[in-house]
Amino acid sequence: MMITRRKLVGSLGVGAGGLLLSGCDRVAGTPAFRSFVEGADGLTIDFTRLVSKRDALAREYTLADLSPVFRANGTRVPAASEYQTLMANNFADYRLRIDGLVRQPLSLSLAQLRSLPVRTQITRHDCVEGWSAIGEWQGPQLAALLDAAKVREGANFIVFHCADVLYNRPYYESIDMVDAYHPQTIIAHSLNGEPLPEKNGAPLRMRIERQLGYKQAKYLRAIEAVASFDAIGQGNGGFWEDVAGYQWYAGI
Ligand SMILES: Nc1nc2c(c(=O)[nH]1)N[C@H]1C(S)=C(S)[C@@H](COP(=O)(O)O)O[C@H]1N2
Ligand SMILES: [Mo]
Repeated sequence: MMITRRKLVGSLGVGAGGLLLSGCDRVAGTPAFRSFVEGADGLTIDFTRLVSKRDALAREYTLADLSPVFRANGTRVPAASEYQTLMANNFADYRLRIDGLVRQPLSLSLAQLRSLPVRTQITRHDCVEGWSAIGEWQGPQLAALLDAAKVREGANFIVFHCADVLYNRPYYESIDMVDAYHPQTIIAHSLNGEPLPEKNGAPLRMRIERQLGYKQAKYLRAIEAVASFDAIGQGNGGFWEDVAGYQWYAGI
């Protein structure tokens, strides 16, 4: 389902000024993308093909394909007392922050997020540990929220900060603007038609369907637009990237 910008901006109660470039223009204009392209001197790179390949949709399945159980991996319940308190009250006091390199930082309640236009997608989750599961995810597109927050020119990456801590480090992940504006990149609040279960990342988790399981950040607290992720965690762009040397780009 298409989400119109006006509808989203209206439902969030933020101004409609400062219209941004389209997703592709924005990506092509980022310094990281430009330096990548400019650094390829002499080579003929067909960037239209490069970008459109990354923009291709992950396969979508039907209700008949759903896994009977969508298993959990990693954290099953964040231990932090802040999270426990929010959960005990059914996340009524939860807020998702969208900040960093944006002109209009947002702090959204679950009710606000649930009232936004949704994308529904039945996709296969692939974990590097060797299992897959098919689930139906539902939630607003990240692109719509980034547009509402008015991401600034210098933002090259979107970072997802999570509520759980493993080996004394908060879980986090990050993606570039191609994935951030991919149509199947959503902030999921529902799995298989029900509110997102605790074990799968309640109240909100990312679905970035062109990437592997560890990029699918659960227990979202904040979404931050950054120029670089060098100063976050150990500087490798994600929890497993820092701890175990997993690839930052986990495209599938
Ligand atoms: N916050 C957070 N996000 C996370 C993890 C985690 O432990 N904490 N595990 C990752 C891994 S390795 C996988 S495979 C998926 C598992 O998602 P699931 O628990 O819904 O199956 O979440 C990813 N996102
Ligand atoms: Mo995983």
